[in-house]
Amino acid sequence: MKPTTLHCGRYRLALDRTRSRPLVMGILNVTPDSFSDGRRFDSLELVVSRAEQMIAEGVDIIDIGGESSRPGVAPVPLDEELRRVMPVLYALRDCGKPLSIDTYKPEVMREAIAADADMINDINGFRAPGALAAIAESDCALCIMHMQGIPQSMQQDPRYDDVLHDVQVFFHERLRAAQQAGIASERLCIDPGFGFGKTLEHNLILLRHLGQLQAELNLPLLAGLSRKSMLGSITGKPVEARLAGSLAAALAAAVQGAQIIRVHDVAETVDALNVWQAATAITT
Ligand code: 7PM
Repeated sequence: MKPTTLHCGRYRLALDRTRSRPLVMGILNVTPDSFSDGRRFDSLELVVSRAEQMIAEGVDIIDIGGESSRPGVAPVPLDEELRRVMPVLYALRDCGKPLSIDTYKPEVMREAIAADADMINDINGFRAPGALAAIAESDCALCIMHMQGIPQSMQQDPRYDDVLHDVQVFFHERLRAAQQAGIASERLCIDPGFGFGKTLEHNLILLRHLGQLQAELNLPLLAGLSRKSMLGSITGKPVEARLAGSLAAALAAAVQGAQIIRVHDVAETVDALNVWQAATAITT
Protein backbone atom coordinates (compact mmCIF):
# COMPACT_ATOMS: atom_id res chain seq x y z
CA MET A 1 0.00 0.00 0.00
CA LYS A 2 1.30 3.38 -1.01
CA PRO A 3 1.13 6.06 1.69
CA THR A 4 -1.81 8.41 1.04
CA THR A 5 -1.23 11.18 3.58
CA LEU A 6 1.81 13.18 4.63
CA HIS A 7 1.79 14.72 8.11
CA CYS A 8 3.18 18.15 7.41
CA GLY A 9 3.09 20.37 10.49
CA ARG A 10 -0.22 22.25 10.51
CA TYR A 11 -1.37 20.35 7.38
CA ARG A 12 -2.30 16.84 6.28
CA LEU A 13 -1.46 16.50 2.60
CA ALA A 14 -3.41 14.00 0.50
CA LEU A 15 -1.15 12.02 -1.83
CA ASP A 16 -3.72 9.71 -3.34
CA ARG A 17 -3.18 9.51 -7.10
CA THR A 18 -6.73 8.23 -7.67
CA ARG A 19 -8.05 11.53 -6.27
CA SER A 20 -5.49 14.19 -7.08
CA ARG A 21 -2.45 15.07 -9.17
CA PRO A 22 1.01 15.00 -7.60
CA LEU A 23 1.69 17.99 -5.37
CA VAL A 24 3.80 20.86 -6.61
CA MET A 25 6.50 22.25 -4.33
CA GLY A 26 7.49 25.74 -5.47
CA ILE A 27 11.09 26.87 -5.01
CA LEU A 28 11.35 30.22 -3.23
CA ASN A 29 14.95 31.39 -3.28
CA VAL A 30 15.91 33.99 -0.73
CA THR A 31 18.64 35.87 -2.52
CA PRO A 32 21.76 37.11 -0.79
CA ASP A 33 21.43 40.68 0.31
CA SER A 34 24.26 42.49 2.00
CA PHE A 35 22.95 46.02 1.60
CA SER A 36 21.26 48.30 4.09
CA ASP A 37 18.21 47.36 6.19
CA GLY A 38 16.04 49.27 3.74
CA ARG A 39 17.26 47.25 0.79
CA ARG A 40 16.80 44.04 2.73
CA PHE A 41 13.17 45.00 3.27
CA ASP A 42 12.77 45.59 -0.49
CA SER A 43 14.02 42.10 -1.20
CA LEU A 44 11.67 40.64 1.44
CA GLU A 45 8.74 42.29 -0.34
CA LEU A 46 9.91 40.79 -3.64
CA VAL A 47 10.18 37.29 -2.17
CA VAL A 48 6.73 37.55 -0.58
CA SER A 49 5.16 38.72 -3.85
CA ARG A 50 6.77 35.77 -5.66
CA ALA A 51 5.21 33.47 -3.02
CA GLU A 52 1.81 35.09 -3.56
CA GLN A 53 2.19 34.54 -7.30
CA MET A 54 3.01 30.86 -6.73
CA ILE A 55 -0.10 30.51 -4.55
CA ALA A 56 -2.24 32.03 -7.33
CA GLU A 57 -0.64 29.53 -9.73
CA GLY A 58 -1.68 26.54 -7.61
CA VAL A 59 1.40 25.71 -5.56
CA ASP A 60 0.90 23.08 -2.82
CA ILE A 61 4.07 23.56 -0.72
CA ILE A 62 6.45 26.53 -0.63
CA ASP A 63 10.13 25.60 -0.20
CA ILE A 64 12.06 28.52 1.29
CA GLY A 65 15.81 28.32 0.74
CA GLY A 66 18.52 30.59 2.11
CA GLU A 67 20.97 29.11 -0.41
CA SER A 68 22.90 27.10 2.16
CA SER A 69 22.35 23.98 0.08
CA ARG A 70 23.19 25.17 -3.41
CA PRO A 71 25.76 22.92 -5.10
CA GLY A 72 29.07 24.67 -5.69
CA VAL A 73 28.09 27.62 -3.53
CA ALA A 74 30.22 28.51 -0.52
CA PRO A 75 28.50 27.56 2.76
CA VAL A 76 26.31 30.34 4.16
CA PRO A 77 27.07 31.17 7.82
CA LEU A 78 24.34 30.31 10.32
CA ASP A 79 23.47 33.90 11.26
CA GLU A 80 23.24 34.94 7.61
CA GLU A 81 20.99 31.98 6.75
CA LEU A 82 18.69 32.87 9.66
CA ARG A 83 18.64 36.54 8.57
CA ARG A 84 17.55 35.46 5.09
CA VAL A 85 15.02 32.76 5.93
CA MET A 86 13.27 33.81 9.15
CA PRO A 87 11.68 37.08 7.93
CA VAL A 88 10.23 35.21 4.94
CA LEU A 89 8.88 32.47 7.20
CA TYR A 90 7.23 35.05 9.50
CA ALA A 91 5.81 36.97 6.53
CA LEU A 92 4.29 33.84 4.95
CA ARG A 93 3.18 32.14 8.17
CA ASP A 94 -0.53 32.63 7.49
CA CYS A 95 -0.47 32.33 3.71
CA GLY A 96 -2.52 29.13 3.84
CA LYS A 97 0.10 26.86 2.28
CA PRO A 98 2.55 24.53 4.03
CA LEU A 99 5.99 26.12 4.39
CA SER A 100 9.12 24.04 3.88
CA ILE A 101 12.61 25.19 4.88
CA ASP A 102 15.55 24.00 2.79
CA THR A 103 18.39 23.65 5.28
CA TYR A 104 20.84 21.14 6.71
CA LYS A 105 21.63 23.14 9.85
CA PRO A 106 20.00 21.89 13.09
CA GLU A 107 19.95 25.45 14.50
CA VAL A 108 17.98 26.71 11.50
CA MET A 109 15.62 23.72 11.81
CA ARG A 110 14.90 24.58 15.47
CA GLU A 111 14.25 28.26 14.77
CA ALA A 112 12.09 27.42 11.76
CA ILE A 113 9.96 24.95 13.69
CA ALA A 114 9.48 27.46 16.51
CA ALA A 115 8.09 29.79 13.80
CA ASP A 116 5.63 27.14 12.51
CA ALA A 117 7.57 25.69 9.55
CA ASP A 118 5.63 22.66 8.33
CA MET A 119 8.44 20.79 6.62
CA ILE A 120 12.21 20.58 6.72
CA ASN A 121 13.86 19.77 3.40
CA ASP A 122 17.41 18.58 4.10
CA ILE A 123 19.75 17.85 1.16
CA ASN A 124 22.02 16.19 3.72
CA GLY A 125 19.36 13.69 4.81
CA PHE A 126 19.41 14.83 8.48
CA ARG A 127 22.91 13.40 8.94
CA ALA A 128 24.27 16.46 10.81
CA PRO A 129 24.69 15.76 14.53
CA GLY A 130 21.54 17.00 16.25
CA ALA A 131 19.46 17.32 13.07
CA LEU A 132 16.97 14.55 13.90
CA ALA A 133 16.84 15.66 17.56
CA ALA A 134 16.05 19.23 16.42
CA ILE A 135 12.83 18.13 14.73
CA ALA A 136 11.85 15.00 16.66
CA GLU A 137 9.50 16.74 19.10
CA SER A 138 7.61 18.67 16.43
CA ASP A 139 5.19 17.34 13.84
CA CYS A 140 6.83 18.81 10.77
CA ALA A 141 7.41 16.66 7.72
CA LEU A 142 10.95 15.64 6.74
CA CYS A 143 12.24 15.41 3.20
CA ILE A 144 15.22 13.07 3.42
CA MET A 145 17.39 13.63 0.35
CA HIS A 146 20.27 11.48 -0.86
CA MET A 147 23.57 13.22 -1.59
CA GLN A 148 26.97 11.65 -2.21
CA GLY A 149 29.82 13.81 -0.93
CA ILE A 150 29.51 17.51 -0.15
CA PRO A 151 28.13 20.27 -2.40
CA GLN A 152 31.55 21.85 -3.10
CA SER A 153 33.02 18.70 -4.67
CA MET A 154 30.25 16.15 -5.23
CA GLN A 155 30.18 16.51 -9.03
CA GLN A 156 33.90 15.69 -9.38
CA ASP A 157 33.80 12.12 -10.64
CA PRO A 158 30.89 10.62 -8.66
CA ARG A 159 31.03 6.80 -8.48
CA TYR A 160 28.74 4.00 -7.31
CA ASP A 161 28.90 0.21 -7.39
CA ASP A 162 25.15 0.22 -8.09
CA VAL A 163 23.53 3.64 -7.75
CA LEU A 164 20.00 2.33 -7.18
CA HIS A 165 21.16 -0.12 -4.52
CA ASP A 166 23.44 2.42 -2.82
CA VAL A 167 20.65 5.02 -2.63
CA GLN A 168 18.28 2.38 -1.27
CA VAL A 169 20.77 1.34 1.43
CA PHE A 170 21.22 5.02 2.35
CA PHE A 171 17.45 5.47 2.80
CA HIS A 172 17.11 2.31 4.88
CA GLU A 173 19.82 3.61 7.21
CA ARG A 174 18.26 7.09 7.49
CA LEU A 175 14.79 5.65 8.09
CA ARG A 176 16.16 3.53 10.91
CA ALA A 177 17.79 6.63 12.42
CA ALA A 178 14.53 8.60 12.12
CA GLN A 179 12.61 5.75 13.75
CA GLN A 180 15.13 5.60 16.60
CA ALA A 181 14.65 9.35 17.10
CA GLY A 182 10.94 8.66 17.56
CA ILE A 183 9.79 10.22 14.27
CA ALA A 184 6.57 8.71 12.88
CA SER A 185 6.83 7.37 9.34
CA GLU A 186 3.76 9.49 8.38
CA ARG A 187 6.09 12.50 8.57
CA LEU A 188 8.67 11.20 6.11
CA CYS A 189 9.26 11.53 2.42
CA ILE A 190 12.35 10.58 0.40
CA ASP A 191 14.15 12.19 -2.52
CA PRO A 192 16.92 10.57 -4.63
CA GLY A 193 18.63 13.96 -4.98
CA PHE A 194 19.06 14.37 -8.74
CA GLY A 195 22.41 15.98 -9.49
CA PHE A 196 23.76 15.63 -5.96
CA GLY A 197 26.91 13.54 -6.53
CA LYS A 198 25.54 11.87 -9.67
CA THR A 199 26.48 11.71 -13.36
CA LEU A 200 23.84 11.97 -16.10
CA GLU A 201 23.79 8.17 -16.26
CA HIS A 202 23.29 7.86 -12.48
CA ASN A 203 20.45 10.40 -12.64
CA LEU A 204 18.74 8.56 -15.49
CA ILE A 205 18.99 5.19 -13.77
CA LEU A 206 17.36 6.72 -10.68
CA LEU A 207 14.64 8.43 -12.74
CA ARG A 208 13.82 5.22 -14.64
CA HIS A 209 13.63 3.24 -11.40
CA LEU A 210 11.85 5.74 -9.16
CA GLY A 211 8.84 3.44 -9.01
CA GLN A 212 11.05 0.62 -7.76
CA LEU A 213 12.56 2.85 -5.08
CA GLN A 214 9.05 3.88 -4.07
CA ALA A 215 7.85 0.29 -3.84
CA GLU A 216 10.91 -0.81 -1.88
CA LEU A 217 10.75 1.96 0.74
CA ASN A 218 7.00 2.50 0.79
CA LEU A 219 7.24 6.24 1.48
CA PRO A 220 6.12 9.31 -0.45
CA LEU A 221 8.66 10.29 -3.06
CA LEU A 222 9.72 13.85 -3.86
CA ALA A 223 11.56 14.58 -7.11
CA GLY A 224 13.55 17.71 -7.96
CA LEU A 225 14.55 17.92 -11.61
CA SER A 226 13.55 21.50 -12.45
CA ARG A 227 16.10 23.27 -14.70
CA LYS A 228 18.87 20.89 -13.61
CA SER A 229 22.07 20.40 -15.58
CA MET A 230 21.07 16.83 -16.47
CA LEU A 231 18.30 18.42 -18.57
CA GLY A 232 20.91 20.69 -20.12
CA SER A 233 23.02 17.62 -20.97
CA ILE A 234 20.07 16.02 -22.77
CA THR A 235 18.70 19.10 -24.56
CA GLY A 236 21.85 21.18 -25.02
CA LYS A 237 19.94 24.14 -23.57
CA PRO A 238 21.15 26.68 -21.00
CA VAL A 239 19.35 26.99 -17.67
CA GLU A 240 16.93 29.70 -18.89
CA ALA A 241 15.72 27.47 -21.75
CA ARG A 242 14.95 24.31 -19.80
CA LEU A 243 11.21 24.75 -19.17
CA ALA A 244 10.07 22.14 -21.70
CA GLY A 245 12.70 19.70 -20.45
CA SER A 246 11.64 20.38 -16.86
CA LEU A 247 7.97 19.69 -17.67
CA ALA A 248 8.85 16.43 -19.40
CA ALA A 249 10.99 15.44 -16.42
CA ALA A 250 8.16 16.30 -14.01
CA LEU A 251 5.76 14.07 -15.95
CA ALA A 252 8.32 11.27 -16.17
CA ALA A 253 8.73 11.39 -12.39
CA ALA A 254 4.93 11.47 -11.93
CA VAL A 255 4.50 8.41 -14.17
CA GLN A 256 7.06 6.64 -11.98
CA GLY A 257 4.99 7.44 -8.89
CA ALA A 258 6.55 10.63 -7.48
CA GLN A 259 3.93 12.34 -5.29
CA ILE A 260 5.67 15.69 -4.84
CA ILE A 261 7.47 17.55 -7.64
CA ARG A 262 9.85 20.39 -6.71
CA VAL A 263 9.91 23.12 -9.37
CA HIS A 264 10.70 26.73 -10.25
CA ASP A 265 7.89 27.07 -12.83
CA VAL A 266 4.74 26.48 -10.81
CA ALA A 267 1.99 27.56 -13.26
CA GLU A 268 3.36 25.48 -16.14
CA THR A 269 3.96 22.40 -13.99
CA VAL A 270 0.46 22.59 -12.46
CA ASP A 271 -1.04 22.71 -15.98
CA ALA A 272 1.08 19.78 -17.18
CA LEU A 273 0.22 17.66 -14.15
CA ASN A 274 -3.49 18.54 -14.33
CA VAL A 275 -3.64 17.44 -17.97
CA TRP A 276 -1.71 14.24 -17.20
CA GLN A 277 -3.99 13.58 -14.23
CA ALA A 278 -7.13 14.07 -16.33
CA ALA A 279 -5.75 11.83 -19.07
CA THR A 280 -4.93 9.01 -16.67
CA ALA A 281 -7.73 9.41 -14.11
CA ILE A 282 -9.08 6.26 -12.57
CA THR A 283 -12.85 6.70 -12.87
CA THR A 284 -14.17 3.41 -11.51
C1 7PM B 1 22.24 25.39 -8.32
C2 7PM B 1 22.25 24.03 -8.60
C3 7PM B 1 21.26 25.93 -7.52
C4 7PM B 1 21.29 23.20 -8.04
C5 7PM B 1 20.31 25.11 -6.98
C6 7PM B 1 20.32 23.75 -7.21
C7 7PM B 1 16.94 19.78 -4.55
C8 7PM B 1 16.74 20.35 -3.29
C9 7PM B 1 18.07 21.61 -4.47
C10 7PM B 1 16.31 18.54 -4.86
C11 7PM B 1 15.36 18.60 -2.65
C12 7PM B 1 17.97 23.19 -7.32
C13 7PM B 1 19.29 22.83 -6.65
N1 7PM B 1 17.76 20.59 -5.27
N2 7PM B 1 15.96 19.78 -2.34
N3 7PM B 1 17.47 21.49 -3.26
N4 7PM B 1 15.54 18.01 -3.87
N5 7PM B 1 14.59 18.00 -1.75
O1 7PM B 1 17.88 22.88 -8.53
O2 7PM B 1 16.44 17.95 -5.94
O3 7PM B 1 17.11 23.82 -6.72
S1 7PM B 1 19.15 22.90 -4.88
